[in-house]
Amino acid sequence: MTILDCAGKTVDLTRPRIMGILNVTPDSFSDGGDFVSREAALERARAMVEEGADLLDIGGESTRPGALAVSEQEELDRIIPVIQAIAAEIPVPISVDTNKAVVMREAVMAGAGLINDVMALRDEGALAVAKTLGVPVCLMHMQGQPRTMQKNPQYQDVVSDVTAFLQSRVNACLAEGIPRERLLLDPGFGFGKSLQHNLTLLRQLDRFSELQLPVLVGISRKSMIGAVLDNIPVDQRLPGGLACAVMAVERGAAIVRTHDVKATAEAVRMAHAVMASAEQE
Ligand code: 8Y7
Repeated sequence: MTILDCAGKTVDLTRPRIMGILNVTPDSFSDGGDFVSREAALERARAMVEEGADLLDIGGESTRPGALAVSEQEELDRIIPVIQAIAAEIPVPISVDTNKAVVMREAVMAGAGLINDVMALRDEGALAVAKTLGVPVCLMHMQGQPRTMQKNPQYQDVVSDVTAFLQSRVNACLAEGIPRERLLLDPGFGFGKSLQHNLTLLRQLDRFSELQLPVLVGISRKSMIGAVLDNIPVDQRLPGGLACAVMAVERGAAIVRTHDVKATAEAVRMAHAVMASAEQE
């Protein structure tokens, strides 16, 4: 039985859980700093919990392909007031989506209980800070850097290569003194992967169970859905995303990261009910 302790707020991973995405970037609904955007973020957080979110992932830097990096101060200004406001009121754990050590520290001080790092703690000082903060960490695989990662991604065997990378980051965490119980893994859909790489990773997601750590997946609204479904726009990718969420859960995913909490929570609950019915026989 796996229970994640996110700075006092817990998540029971004996059934699959939903992580709701709350972007606090100027290209989303607000920029986080002022009262109006803080209230808007709080509203959105309340709605996502009402819809079935078990965790909330708050990020202030876009990691979309081609996105530009933002400064540390800018990222802090966007997310810290939002994390403080949400942590004070909302009972579910808050995950901070960042790769910067300083932002990790300030976010956890402000009430975040999990670090979601698309760089898997490779940035300067990140391993040491994560160890000191004592909260769980999601280690995600990315090939290359956000600005250029979709140019020409190459793998020998995408699942084996991603597994080897994640294993090496787990080893780095263990060497730093971060206990295994605090780690989650993510193959990083769309991060330096072709459509074929993404489809293979999802089809063979059960192979990550060899690492014996909870697996988180984020496929919600991603371009792999658009690419399969005749380039439908982002706002029409929910059915494709639900298909992927269900397939991920069937292959052992512990947490599904999504923009569309209500529909995803229902699809995942249904899939889990079918899976769990085996235990009645
Ligand atoms: C993922 C993620 C993004 C993901 C984890 C988007 C921050 C792009 N994708 N974190 N972040 N896994 N752990 O479309 O797949 O949401 S940003």
